[in-house]
Amino acid sequence: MAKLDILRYPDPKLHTVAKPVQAIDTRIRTLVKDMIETMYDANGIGLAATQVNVHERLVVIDVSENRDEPIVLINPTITWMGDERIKGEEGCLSVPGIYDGVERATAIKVRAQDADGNSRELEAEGLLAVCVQHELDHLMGKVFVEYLSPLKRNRIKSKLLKALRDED
Ligand code: GNR
Ligand code: NI
Repeated sequence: MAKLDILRYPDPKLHTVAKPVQAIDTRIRTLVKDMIETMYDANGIGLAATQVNVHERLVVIDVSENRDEPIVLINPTITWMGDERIKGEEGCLSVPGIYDGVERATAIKVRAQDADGNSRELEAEGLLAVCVQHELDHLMGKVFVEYLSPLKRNRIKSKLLKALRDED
């Protein structure tokens, strides 16, 4: 097992649009394992392949209390979105230390393959629904700070660039 490096905003690679996973082979199954390990190690509730610089439609999620119910979504698509919206505080492993409000649908349905290649539809609400939308945004090259005002986004950009400079 291997822990993967997570890209950090404003790395332009975070804006790459992911392509479909073509075959769920050994490479993809190893990637799934490594992404789950990386997500747990970073105490995140989700991780998109984009964040580990792999630009294929694959995300892992675990919103369970005991961190023992990983969900693998390969080639996910939202098939239904309810009309209700809720604004909640979001964070992102690629935007460390920054939290701000984002409006999301409260309930969605997602069709995706699992690590065995079986296609299924997942009904999500609450934190799971928020997390799925956040992860699918990553696959489209979108980071949550892009929902904030340009002023806030530029402040976040400067802060994170300075933090990077201060590291080395
Ligand atoms: O760990 C995470 N927490 C979180 C909290 C509120 C809304 C979304 C998230 S996802 C984030 C992990 C991450 O960056 N996934 O891409
Ligand atoms: Ni994120």
